[in-house]
Amino acid sequence: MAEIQFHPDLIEELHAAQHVVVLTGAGTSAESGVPTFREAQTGLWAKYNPEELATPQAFRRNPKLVWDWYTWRRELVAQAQPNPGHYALAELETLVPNLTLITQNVDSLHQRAGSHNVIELHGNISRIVCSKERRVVDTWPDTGDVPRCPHCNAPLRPDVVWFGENLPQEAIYLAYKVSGDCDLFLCVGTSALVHPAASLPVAAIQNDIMTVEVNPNTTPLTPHADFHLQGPSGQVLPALVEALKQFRNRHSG
Ligand code: BV8
Repeated sequence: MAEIQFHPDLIEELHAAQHVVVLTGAGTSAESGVPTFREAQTGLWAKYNPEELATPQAFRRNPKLVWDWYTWRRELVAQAQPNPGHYALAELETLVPNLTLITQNVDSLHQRAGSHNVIELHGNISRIVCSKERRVVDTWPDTGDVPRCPHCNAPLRPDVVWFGENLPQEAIYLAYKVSGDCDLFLCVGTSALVHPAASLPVAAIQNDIMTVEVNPNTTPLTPHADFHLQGPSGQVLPALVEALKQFRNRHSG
């Protein structure tokens, strides 16, 4: 990709920002080999639509199918590595006074890249809980069927938020709070279609906060963002961090 040019207003705003908020979606993990929800599922799962599998109804109707889908994704995520976009966000956290990273992703790649202040809006695929008590269960016998809770015998499930389920109250409350009260809002790798996450950039825009979208494609957010950095986050984010460091070198002393 040719040298990415950033508008001086963006770099100056990033330099001066006391609190940067970043919202990430599945596109941020695409270059780590984790398929996004918009891409057709690969292989075994080609005939299923994630929005039909990631629901309580699907789990009630066919718990083994849903459990096996998550086992496949959990193994894929465990083998994935953070990409330069994840590392750039972890570095940006060290370059600004305060950075809150809100993610829709359930793959822990931000934390594995070194980001600390992460809000997981939709849970985490590697955490398994009892479907009744929601207590975390660390180990379960591999019976070939859906494992059951050792305490109440209910089926186990991934600790993620399914469509039609409420988000963790604390997480969404904090996410709204910081999105409407920050100095710069970066929206990275999300189709901006899933709510309530998709309303977070709207909170920033409604509060006249500079909003920047990083996405190779356009989304419903694009016309409303101050800047659309069109490209893969694994290339755009490292270039943005580099541009900030060069700006500071030129203006230091
Ligand atoms: C809720 C965890 C209150 C699970 C996920 C009818 C009945 C019930 C609810 C609804 C309804 N109609 C609407 C709703 C609300 C619903 C919703 O928004 N539906 C959508 C489909 C319209 N939301 C909910 O249900 C939420 N809960 O509202 O509770 C309630 C309760 C009861 C009844 C009503 C309301 C819960 C939503 C959370 C669902 N769980 N994940 C799991 O992972 O299995 S969502 C899941 O899909 C992801 O977490 C993510 O949020 C979403 C996918 O979105 P993206 O991350 O944006 O990814 P996507 O693939 O879409 O796009 C990728 C983007 O990356 C693209 O733009 C692409 O261009 C870009 N890209 C590609 N490569 C790159 C890149 N960008 C940068 N670099 C690259 N290299």
